[in-house]
Amino acid sequence: MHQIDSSATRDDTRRPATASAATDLLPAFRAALATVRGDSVAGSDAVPAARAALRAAADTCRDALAARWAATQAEDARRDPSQRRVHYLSMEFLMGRALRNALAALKLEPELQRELAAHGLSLADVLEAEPDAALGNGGLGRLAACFLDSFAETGLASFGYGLRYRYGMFAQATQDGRQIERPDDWLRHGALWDIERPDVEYIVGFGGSVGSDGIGGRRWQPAERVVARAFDFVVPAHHGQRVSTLRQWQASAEEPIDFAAFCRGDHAGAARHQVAADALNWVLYPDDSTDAGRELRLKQEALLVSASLQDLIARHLGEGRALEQLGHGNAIHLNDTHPALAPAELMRLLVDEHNLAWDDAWAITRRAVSYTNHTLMPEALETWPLRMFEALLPRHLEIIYRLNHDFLNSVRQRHPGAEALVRSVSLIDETQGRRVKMAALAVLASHRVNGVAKLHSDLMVDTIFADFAKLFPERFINVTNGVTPRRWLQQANPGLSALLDDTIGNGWRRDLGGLDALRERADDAALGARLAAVKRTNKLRLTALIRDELGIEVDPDSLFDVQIKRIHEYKRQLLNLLHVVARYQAMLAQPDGPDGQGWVPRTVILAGKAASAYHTAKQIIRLAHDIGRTVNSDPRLGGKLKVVFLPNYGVSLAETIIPAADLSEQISTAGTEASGTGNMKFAMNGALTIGTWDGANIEMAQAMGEENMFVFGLRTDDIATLRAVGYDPRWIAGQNAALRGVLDAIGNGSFSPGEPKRYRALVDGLLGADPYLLLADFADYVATQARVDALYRDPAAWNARALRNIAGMGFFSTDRTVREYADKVWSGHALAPEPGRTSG
Ligand code: 26V
Repeated sequence: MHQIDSSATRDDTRRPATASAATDLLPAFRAALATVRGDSVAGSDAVPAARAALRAAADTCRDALAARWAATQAEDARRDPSQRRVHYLSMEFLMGRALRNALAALKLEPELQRELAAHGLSLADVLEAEPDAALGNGGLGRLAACFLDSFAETGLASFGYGLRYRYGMFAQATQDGRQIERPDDWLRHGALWDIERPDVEYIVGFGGSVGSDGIGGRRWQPAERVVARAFDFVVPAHHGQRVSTLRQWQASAEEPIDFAAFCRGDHAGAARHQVAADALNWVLYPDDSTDAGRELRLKQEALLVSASLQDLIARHLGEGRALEQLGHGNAIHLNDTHPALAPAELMRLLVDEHNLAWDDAWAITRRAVSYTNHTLMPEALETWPLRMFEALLPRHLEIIYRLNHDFLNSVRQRHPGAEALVRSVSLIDETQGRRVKMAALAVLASHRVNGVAKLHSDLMVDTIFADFAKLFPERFINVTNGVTPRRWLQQANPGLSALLDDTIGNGWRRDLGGLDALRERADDAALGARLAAVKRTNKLRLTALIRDELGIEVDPDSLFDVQIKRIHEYKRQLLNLLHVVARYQAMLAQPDGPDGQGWVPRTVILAGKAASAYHTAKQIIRLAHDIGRTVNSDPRLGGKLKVVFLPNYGVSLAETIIPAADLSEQISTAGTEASGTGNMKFAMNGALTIGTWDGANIEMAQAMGEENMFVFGLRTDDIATLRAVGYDPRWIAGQNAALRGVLDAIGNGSFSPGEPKRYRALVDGLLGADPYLLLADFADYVATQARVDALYRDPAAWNARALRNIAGMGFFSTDRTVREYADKVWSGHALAPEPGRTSG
C-alpha cells in the first residue's frame, strides 16, 4: 500500500504519451531500483533481484498512474450533470498481474527492458515475479476486471468497488491427483499497486436495534461498528491518459484494541474487535456450510455496499451537486446478486441519514440501480434466513418489508386474486423457512436487468425471472459479454498481434471490429502458415511450462486440446474425460487409426479450481489425474495421447495457455453456461472451438459463420423435449458399446487399480440421473472430435478456419460491451419516465 500526493494538475493529462514520457520515468526507475536493491542487500533476507526490480518498476508506474488518476478525477468532477458516473459493485475482481499492462499503457516497455538488461535482468523474469491479484472465483470476476480496462479506454466516468481480500480465493495444489486448498498469500511480499486513501473512510454498522428517532423517522443503533478504509488500484487506458479506479475496502475495528482488557492482561480479548474486523477481509467466499461462515459472507456484502454508497454520496455532494440529483448523476450497477443489498442501503442512507422522503428516495434508487445476472444455477441466487438477516441488518429488513408491502399491494391491484404470482415475486420466501430473496430485491429496484448473452437473457426471462418479466417486461435486456483485447490478445499474444499489424494494419488495436478485414485474407495460405508459426512458438512455451510444472513431456506438434475454467458438472469436464477414455480404448483397439491413417496426436490440457466443498468437482480433478497417469505412461500409444492437469488455474496461467491452444472446449449442457468469456479469448487467439449451442458460443458461431465452429450436441429445445418424454441415461448406455466400455473402465477401477471403487459413484451418477446429459451428448461429441482430427490433418484448411475465427471476434471486446451498457443501461436516456412509486 502506498500513500500519494493526489494534487497533480490537469496539465499532466495533456502530456502526450510518447517516448518522452518513458524517458521522464527512467530516472525514477533507476532511483527506485537502487533503493530497493540497497534495502535487499541490507536486509537479512536477501530479496531476489527480480522481485526488487519488480517493486521498483511498480513504484515508478504507480506514481505515473497516480498523476493520471488525479487528472481523471478532476475531469470527471466537472462533467456535465447529464453525464452519469458508473459505480460498479462486485464481490470479485480477478485482476491478475498489472505490470505488463501498466508498461504497455505508459509505453515504457522497451526502455525498461534495456535498463533491466543493463542490470543483468530480464523483463520476463521480472514480470513473472509478480503475484496474481486473484480476488475472484471465475468469469464474473474476470469480466469485472475487463470492464475496468474498458472503462479507462472508453473514457467512461466510473468507480469499481470491491473488497481488499487478504487471501483471495485459495491457491490450488494437487497431491496424488487430489486438490489441496491453501491460503493464497498474494500480499506476502507487500502490496505493489494499491494506493491507500487515508482520508477516505466510513463507518459500517452491524446488529443492534432500531427505534424511533422521535420526529417520525427511524434510528438504527448498531451493536458493532467497523471502519472501512479505501485502497485504490488504478487501471490505465492504452490510448489516452485516462485511468479507471478499483476502490477496495478494508475493515478495521473502530477501537483497535480494548485498552481495559489489555491492561487486565487479557491480550487476546483486547484484540477481539480487530480480529473480527480483519476476518471480513480474509477470504472471498468463506465456506458457507456453517452459520458463522454465512454470517461472515453477509457482513462482507454489507461492508462492500455500505462503504461504496457512502463514498458515492460523499463524492456527489462534494462535487457541489444536489442530493435530489443523485439518481441523475450516478449509476449503481450490481455485478450479480451479491451486492443486492445496495438498494436497501441506499434507501437507509437517503431516508435515515439524509432525511429524504421515502418516495423521493425510492425514485432516486430506481433511477440509479441496475443489475446483471450471471448464472441461472439456482444455488447462486442468494437468499438469507430472515433471523440472521434481522440480527445483522435490522434496519435493512424494515426497509425491505416496507418495499415489499408497497410492491405486493401494487401487484394485487394490477392482478387481483393472483396469489401465486404474489408469492413468487415477493421479496420474502416463505417456503424454506422465511428467507430474504436478494435477486428479487435486485430486480425490483433496478430500471434495467440484463443477462450476459442472448440465450441467457432469454432463458432468464423464461425461467428464474419469468414472473417479474410479466410485471416489468421493459426492464429486461441483453448485453453480450466481451473481453479486453489489450490483455487477452495484445499482451498475451505479441506474436499474433504483430502478424495482425503486418496483415491488416494496427487499427484493430483501437477498434477490435477491424479484425473483420482478416476475413478476405483467410484463404491466403502464406498467411495461414505464418499464423501456424506463431501458434507453434506459443505451443513451445506451453510445452516448457508443462515440463517445468509437471515433468511431463508433450509433443508441440500434437493438437493442443484445452479446457480451462472452474470445475463444475454443468461445464462437463467429465464429458471431455469420457472422450479421452474412448479415444484411449479406440487407440488400443485400432492402432492404425479408425481409417488406417494413424491417430492425430493430441495433448489434452485441463485446468481449473473446484469449490472447496464440491465433492463431485474434486472427484473429476482426481479422475483427470488418474487417467493422465495411465495414458501418459502407456507405451502402446507411442506418445500420441497425453493428458495434463495444470494446477492453480488463474489469469496468468490462462495468458500462457490460451495463445497456445489449437482447440477450445466449450461443452456445457445447452442452457447452462450464461455466456462464457474464455470461449472468446481462445477464438481471438486462433483456436477453433468445439462447443455446444450455449451461451456466447451461439453469437460467436453466428459472427464467424457456423461452419467455422465444431458445434455438437442437444440444443435447449431438444433438451426440453427429451426431459418431457423422460430421459433415460441407462438406455443410452445400452445402445452404445463404446460408451459402455468407457463407463465400465472408469467405474471398475481401470484408472484407480489401488481403489477400484473410487469412481463408482461418479459413474452411477451418470447412469442414474445424469442431470447435465453427458450420455445424451456423448456420441455426437466423439463424432465431432473425429471431424476435428480430420481437419487438423489438413493444415491449410485448419489455418484458414483459424483466421476466420479471429476475423469474427471483433464484436467480443469489452469496449463494445461497456459502450452498450452505457447506452442501454447507464445512460439517463435509457430510463423510463420517473416511476416515483414502489410499484415501478
Ligand atoms: C459461483 C460460486 C461457486 C463456488 C463458490 C462460490 C460461488 C459464488 C458465485 C458463483 C456464481 C458465479 C457466477 C459466474 O461467475 N458466472 C459466470 O459469469 C461469466 C461472466 O458473465 C459468464 O461468462 C459465465 O458463463 C458465468 O458462469
